[in-house]
Amino acid sequence: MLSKKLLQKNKHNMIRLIYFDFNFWRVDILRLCLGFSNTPYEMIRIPRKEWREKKKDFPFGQLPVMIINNKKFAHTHSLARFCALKSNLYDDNDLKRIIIDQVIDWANEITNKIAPSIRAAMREKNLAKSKKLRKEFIDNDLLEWFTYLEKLLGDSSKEKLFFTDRFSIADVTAWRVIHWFYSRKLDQIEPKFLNKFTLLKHFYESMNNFEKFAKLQEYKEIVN
Ligand SMILES: N[C@@H](CCC(=O)N[C@@H](CS)C(=O)NCC(=O)O)C(=O)O
Repeated sequence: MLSKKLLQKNKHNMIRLIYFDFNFWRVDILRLCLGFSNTPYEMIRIPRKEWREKKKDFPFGQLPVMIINNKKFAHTHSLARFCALKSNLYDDNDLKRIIIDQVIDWANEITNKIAPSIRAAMREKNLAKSKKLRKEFIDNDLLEWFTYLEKLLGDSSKEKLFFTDRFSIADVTAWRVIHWFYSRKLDQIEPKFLNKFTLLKHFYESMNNFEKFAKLQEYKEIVN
């Protein structure tokens, strides 16, 4: 059962984010948003080894989950929209919102594409299979899906610094996922692949130099 501590009312009905005991974009985009707007939240980490027993306590048997007013909510895109709205990192304009939503959906899609190679290594402990699947991802999907994102940035933004020309959760998400692929954390993926994407490389570097963002504790934890 989900520990009583998680369901106890906390003093301020503060937002609680629940994820595993490692950094990943699905939860990082939520905490980066909340951190950016100084919205208080509590981060709860579930050790991977306890997951089998705890999975059933969560609405869709997956993480991240957010608890607010003692209710549990799930699915990255839904939580991202909630945290972005709280943090003024969404948009009032419908056509800007749909750009932001597409970036979050892009992050989900590219994650689904690479997931089999991660699963083969982590869950099945089958490194040969993981290597083969990773190569397939690199050959078939990596450049294609980064091309889609580059085109979205090119088409959506005048200045090419932020997807909607105003800092939003789209930028937080694109930065976090590019960082994942660029930071040598994924076997067989060399950071030089980003050189093919002039706009995205420039976007990624300017995000790293965007002081209001790069000074966040959450940012520092992710890049270190
Ligand atoms: N549809 C979910 C997918 C979340 C997801 O795939 N979470 C993974 C970790 S990144 C998970 O909980 N895996 C454990 C499991 O499915 O048992 C979302 O949008 O957040």
